[in-house]
Amino acid sequence: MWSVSKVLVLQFMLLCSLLATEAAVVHRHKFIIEETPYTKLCSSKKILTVNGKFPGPVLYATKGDTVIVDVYNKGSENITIHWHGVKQPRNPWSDGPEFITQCPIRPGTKFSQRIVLSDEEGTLWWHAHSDWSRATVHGALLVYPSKGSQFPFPKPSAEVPIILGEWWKSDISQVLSQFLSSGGDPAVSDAYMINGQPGDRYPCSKNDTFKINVEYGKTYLLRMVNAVMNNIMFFSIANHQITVVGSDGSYLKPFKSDYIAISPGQTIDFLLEANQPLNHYYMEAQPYSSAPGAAFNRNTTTAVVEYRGNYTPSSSPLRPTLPVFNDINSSVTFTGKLRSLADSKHPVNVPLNVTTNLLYSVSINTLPCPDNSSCTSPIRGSRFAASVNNISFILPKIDILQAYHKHINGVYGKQFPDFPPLNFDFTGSNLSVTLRQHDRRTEVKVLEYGSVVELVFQGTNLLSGIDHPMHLHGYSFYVVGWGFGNFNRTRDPQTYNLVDPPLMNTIAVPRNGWTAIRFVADNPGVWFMHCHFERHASWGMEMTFIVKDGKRSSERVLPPPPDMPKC
Ligand SMILES: *[C@@H]1O[C@H](CO)[C@@H](O)[C@H](O)[C@H]1NC(C)=O
Ligand SMILES: *[C@@H]1O[C@H](CO)[C@@H](O)[C@H](O)[C@H]1NC(C)=O
Ligand SMILES: *[C@@H]1O[C@H](CO)[C@@H](O)[C@H](O)[C@H]1NC(C)=O
Ligand SMILES: *[C@@H]1O[C@H](CO)[C@@H](O)[C@H](O)[C@H]1NC(C)=O
Ligand SMILES: *[C@@H]1O[C@H](CO)[C@@H](O)[C@H](O)[C@H]1NC(C)=O
Ligand SMILES: *[C@@H]1O[C@H](CO)[C@@H](O)[C@H](O)[C@H]1NC(C)=O
Ligand SMILES: *[C@@H]1O[C@H](CO)[C@@H](O)[C@H](O)[C@H]1NC(C)=O
Ligand SMILES: *[C@@H]1O[C@H](CO)[C@@H](O)[C@H](O)[C@H]1NC(C)=O
Ligand SMILES: *[C@@H]1O[C@H](CO)[C@@H](O)[C@H](O)[C@H]1NC(C)=O
Ligand SMILES: [Cu+2]
Repeated sequence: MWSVSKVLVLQFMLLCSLLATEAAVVHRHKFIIEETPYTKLCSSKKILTVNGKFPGPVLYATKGDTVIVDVYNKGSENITIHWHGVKQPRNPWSDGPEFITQCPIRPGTKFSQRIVLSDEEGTLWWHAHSDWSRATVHGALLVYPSKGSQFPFPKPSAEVPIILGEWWKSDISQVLSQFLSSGGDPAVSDAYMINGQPGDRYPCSKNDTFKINVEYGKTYLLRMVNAVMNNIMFFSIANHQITVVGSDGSYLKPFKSDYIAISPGQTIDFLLEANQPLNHYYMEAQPYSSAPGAAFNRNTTTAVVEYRGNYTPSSSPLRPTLPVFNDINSSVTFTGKLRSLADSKHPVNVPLNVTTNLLYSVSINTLPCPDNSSCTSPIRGSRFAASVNNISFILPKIDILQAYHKHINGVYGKQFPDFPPLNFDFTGSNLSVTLRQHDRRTEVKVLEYGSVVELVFQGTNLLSGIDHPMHLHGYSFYVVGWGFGNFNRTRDPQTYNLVDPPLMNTIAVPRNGWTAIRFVADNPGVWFMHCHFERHASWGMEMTFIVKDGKRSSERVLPPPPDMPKC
């Protein structure tokens, strides 16, 4: 069990290490990637872990620190590690996505990654960024306010990371290869998890159920990461309203809510006030899925909030009521409430003078099966694919960053379109099957240094509309607007929030709707952008930005580290 007291001990250790290295602000850690036996749901297998832990170790840092992680691959597969939400100014070399910014770390080799924090403050995370190994290779990265500053909310009595995960009884590499050869959806998973535990409603899981012990009258900071592979999640705690205070390494205007909706890739920080009668209460998470007919695990994972004291608890913990799995309104209502804190200590800087307008359609497509035998997808003779502006992204064999840096031709093209090549009623019903045809290429969008970008994601109803949690590397962006239907450039910008929009690195584009984001392209490098549903990313819902160097030396990509993995 990962108790509050253990978290406190970790925090105490953190404080000691901070005091010891106060001048340096460089922390160094070792990540040993290895296969570790793990028993869950009455069955055992070996999973890839970092330092033998699942979820992996929590990294602690202070705003603006640099963290060096020596990643040793002692497993038998290629791997890379991504520091999700860390902007890595001028340092794309350590960002991690395989064949975008680096070649894989091969078995038996090591890569020292330099994680450069800047203005991030709150909860971020790290995860594998090659094939589907992030299912078990992930953990939290907590960034504390600088010395002399505090949280912009009352100091919590304790902090508890809450990592939502997804579990298959079979090997994740097998799940992936079956998924890729079938052309259909991945095998339905066997459980969702809270901090590595499915909870006491699953067989062989009761004793290990994650539990937080709380004291009446105290307030706790829960730092939630959604590390689930393929679903947005709803989460709620019985009888307790929570107060949302942060997301994606940035503070929010606090608001109370009965539930949370969180996309894979996002983090939500919230306060739990222990203000209910002494008892034990379930916290539960279950999926939100907007696509009709999609096959997915509908199970509920549970953990327990238990009050300390002398009392007779109810025979079983009280249960919360969660929104039903297809409740689009509850999902968009929660996300629509996110607003930047925007106070004098945490000012916003929303770009107003847009220089580069982009509209990217995000679609599910189909592709003919290579032969009749290997495709078992629900659509006869076709396999699923996915695209951004009608291009399904093909990962190259050498990473794009290296090709860009060394001027290697033939690795990628620079023709990624600014707008969908064909204008159609993106969210209309009964769209023609021929619209599912798409290109399959490796194209990047080149941005001038300092461009002020507005990017509107347009969901489409090709095959089926569904939410897409879009994640951008190297940046946080302001989410200035969203809506249902087709984006209308005359009408919709009038509804933008340019005052206190949330600063995110992952945002769910609502089913058959659109989402507008803004950022200033002031971080030169090669930066991946993709849907954070693994199945959509594997189908090609990805693209890459190259942000050119600026004129000054402080505006250029740093030189590569000497130990970059080689292809
Ligand atoms: C998980 O979902 C499956 C299928 O919906 C159901 O049969 C099973 O009972 C559920 N298990 C738990 C522990 O909720
Ligand atoms: C769970 O805990 C109980 C009580 O300590 C013990 O009797 C039981 O054997 C444990 N079950 C497992 C599967 O470890
Ligand atoms: C949408 O959800 C919000 C929050 O749960 C609720 O207040 C509102 O009434 C709902 N609207 C509709 C149309 O169901
Ligand atoms: C935006 O552009 C206008 C006209 O070019 C200029 O007057 C204004 O100062 C700019 N605003 C910002 C915030 O850069
Ligand atoms: C696929 O199946 C169809 C009809 O069953 C058949 O006509 C066609 O020859 C098959 N194609 C291949 C490549 O096996
Ligand atoms: C779409 O197709 C279905 C079934 O073919 C039909 O019932 C429905 O009216 C169509 N909707 C529109 C908007 O054309
Ligand atoms: C997508 O690209 C294909 C191949 O170039 C083209 O035939 C098709 O019209 C395009 N479709 C859309 C919706 O842009
Ligand atoms: C976009 O909105 C404007 C203003 O509301 C409206 O006049 C126009 O018809 C809309 N365009 C489309 C394609 O719906
Ligand atoms: C591991 O990465 C190397 C370098 O890119 C590549 O040559 C090799 O095929 C990869 N191995 C596997 C099993 O994918
Ligand atoms: Cu998606």
